[in-house]
Amino acid sequence: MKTDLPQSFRRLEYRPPVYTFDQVELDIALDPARTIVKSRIDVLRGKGFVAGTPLVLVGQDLEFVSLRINGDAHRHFELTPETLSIHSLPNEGKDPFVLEIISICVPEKNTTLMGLYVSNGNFFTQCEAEGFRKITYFLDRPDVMARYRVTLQAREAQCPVLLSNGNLLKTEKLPNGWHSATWEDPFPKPSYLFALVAGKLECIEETITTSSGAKKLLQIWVEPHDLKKTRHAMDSLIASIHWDEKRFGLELDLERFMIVAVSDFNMGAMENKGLNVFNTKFVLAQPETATDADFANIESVVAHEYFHNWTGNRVTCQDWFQLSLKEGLTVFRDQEFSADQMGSESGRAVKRIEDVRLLRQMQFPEDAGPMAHPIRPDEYQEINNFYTVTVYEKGSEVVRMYQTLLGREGFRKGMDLYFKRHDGQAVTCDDFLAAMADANHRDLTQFKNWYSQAGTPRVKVQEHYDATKKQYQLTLRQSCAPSPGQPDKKPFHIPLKIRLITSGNEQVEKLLELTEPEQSWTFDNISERPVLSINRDFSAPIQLEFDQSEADLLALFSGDDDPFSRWEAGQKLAMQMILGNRLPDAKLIETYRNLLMDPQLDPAFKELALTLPAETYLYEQCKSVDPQQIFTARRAFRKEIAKQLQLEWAALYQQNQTPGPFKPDAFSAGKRALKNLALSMLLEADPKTWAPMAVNQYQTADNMTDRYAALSALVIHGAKEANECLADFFNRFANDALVIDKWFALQSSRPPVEGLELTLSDVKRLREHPAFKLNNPNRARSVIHAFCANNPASFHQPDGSGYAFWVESVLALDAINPQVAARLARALDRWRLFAEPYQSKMKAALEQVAACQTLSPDVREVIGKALGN
Ligand code: B3K
Ligand code: ZN
Repeated sequence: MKTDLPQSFRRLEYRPPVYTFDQVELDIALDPARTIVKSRIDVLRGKGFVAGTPLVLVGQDLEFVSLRINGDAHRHFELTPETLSIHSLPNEGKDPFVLEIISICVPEKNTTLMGLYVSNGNFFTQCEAEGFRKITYFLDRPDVMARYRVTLQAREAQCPVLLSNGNLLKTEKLPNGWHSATWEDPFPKPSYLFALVAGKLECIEETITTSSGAKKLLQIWVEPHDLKKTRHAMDSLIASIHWDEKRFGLELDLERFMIVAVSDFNMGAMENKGLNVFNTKFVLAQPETATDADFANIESVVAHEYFHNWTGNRVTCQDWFQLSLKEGLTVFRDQEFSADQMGSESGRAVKRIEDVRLLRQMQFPEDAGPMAHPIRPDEYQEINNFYTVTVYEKGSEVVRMYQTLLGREGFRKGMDLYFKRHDGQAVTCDDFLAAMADANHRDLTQFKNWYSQAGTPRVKVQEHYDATKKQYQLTLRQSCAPSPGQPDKKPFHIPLKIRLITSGNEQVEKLLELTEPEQSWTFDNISERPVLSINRDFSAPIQLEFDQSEADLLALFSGDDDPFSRWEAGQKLAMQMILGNRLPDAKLIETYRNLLMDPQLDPAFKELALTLPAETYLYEQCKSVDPQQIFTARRAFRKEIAKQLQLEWAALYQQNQTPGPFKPDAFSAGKRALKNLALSMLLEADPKTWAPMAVNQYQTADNMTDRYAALSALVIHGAKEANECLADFFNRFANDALVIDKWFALQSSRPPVEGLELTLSDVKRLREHPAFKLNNPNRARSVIHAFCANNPASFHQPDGSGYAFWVESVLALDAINPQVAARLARALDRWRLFAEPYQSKMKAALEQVAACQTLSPDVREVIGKALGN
């Protein structure tokens, strides 16, 4: 029998904890080479208690020192590399008892960035999902919620600042230059929300008054030289706090709320109770160094982590299968917040389009590939692989559908009931659904299929208009392709917003609820054949199969009053033409022209309407992908738009300047986006003529959005001036890591231009650049992921050289940081969709990685699933 089969965890095997923890006291003496952790825990019986069961704690990469129970040394235990099992408990565990454990960890050797680690000489932790076990032996599962009191000790010269969750109780001077700080978090929490930060940091702070009249201290901690870049994050935090009070009646519950920025971080940020830890990328911003997109991302990530304080922390997950309970809901909340911050209806629509674009570019491929899983997965090998666009973005769409079905007020009632029932508990997605259903007296049984079934549902549209009866009939059929472990799917409950557009007065606008495999609706008194606008505002995360005529699509693209559907019609037209290897015809060009010149339309909307569907989205529409062919067809299509509308682009470039001091608001950002699209289009049409204008913008820009856009237009279109500007950019920003990441990413994701292909030796040169660091996730991603995941036309070479680079990089990264490696490993997920010779070469590359004996469970799961094992 094979014994090295990867271990799978299954949702249905959940058992409540046998033991649980009440009060946890941690004493942590911080030393990069040898951190001593003493824990003192009050242990109680759990819901699953059975007398005589040993207490099994988990621990990873820990040196065990000692164990005491009720003050006495205890010898009845067993240690394995991952567990500490304790037997012979007092009265076999029936009475509460005090457990004391001492163990040691080595933060400076920890390159995984999970647990306790060192970055630029400072200490940080990351515990979600299972990092706390790298700090001390524990019941490291989200349904064990305890109150923590934490004392941190360190050399004062090395670590003047000592932070942990909750409120600061006291600080003390200790002998030999050491000092300590004691923190107490009044709210019970699972171990994944624990955090500590220690080092040479400084903060900006503000005091605000919340809705109940309480005063709260807000702090943003960074390395001293970054203090000047924290204002935007602080403003975003304050706005988030007020928004959550207003929209959901949720108030900040702690006296103090802290955000800390760290440059070595596996993901975006982490919602530890009262002490959020952030990737610097999502905190630091100044107009000179951050783009409009960076400003918007910071606002949304700050909001997201803050919103977790209620959706995630006060009410948490019973087990990790329920991850979307907190993540889908919190993404929905941050999307709504950002939409509200846009300041106008058209701004909201722009945000919605951006969110849908991300979902379709990233989540649809996931849902159709080997890693497809329901938003509440049933099985995983490594939970870190399930922080996915499905759990997050599709999860958010599922939450949005409740709001669509129940209305805003109904949704709010459901949220209120959810908190009333579950505050302080670790619960499930079913509990959330039950709160929504009960608060609204609705039967949402069928809605559960969104939680249990993977795959993007397809809805086929058939319409029939009877001119004599003045009757319109709409028939919808739903289906969902099989996904791993799910050959047959039950019908989903799909809310579809529709409108029948005619030149007459009838206003048929409806929310259809598609619940059967096939359903028809009849509409009477429709004076003429209507144009159907369907899935308005993207009311459901589905794929439509609708042979709508190009004339109807053009009509929608010219004037649908729902901005999402209007945008969508344009995308569909472009997609069909690109996939059919066609150039935009005169009618489409005319529609583009009218849209661009329409003074009523938001510049941000225009920019989105003229941005073509991404290559990865186009792949999903094909039976067999030839990446070079798709790239060429898409690029030719773009060039044609650029050339045909050259005069308009030149005019838009002038009209959308934003003179005066830089403002990051949505309207100004939209103008910059359109102006910079115009610049890029001008270079697409004729790089020689327009490059000098880009160079001028590059040199005179007072903000990163404009400087970077000009640089990228030069680089992407192969202008001869590009190299000089690239060199200048590097020198100007050599000391700013986040900007240097942009410098790397731009070069690594540059699509091929005729006669100027991005070769593998170019990418390797970037990887050998003195400023490249494989162990810094942001930097690694800026070169390696940027090339393998964001530069399809250069990555997918018929000779397979891109895949060889991928193999090398996955293996090199896996030895350092399995989470970052596993993300990269996903780049070949869709290999079965590709034509030859790509497909065979991708498969061979996957097999090469699979053959490595020392793979992390993270990478092993991704590769195993890709190969169908
Ligand atoms: N909850 C964290 C993600 C943790 C990822 C662990 N591998 C950030 C967030 O979604 O807010
Ligand atoms: Zn989150």
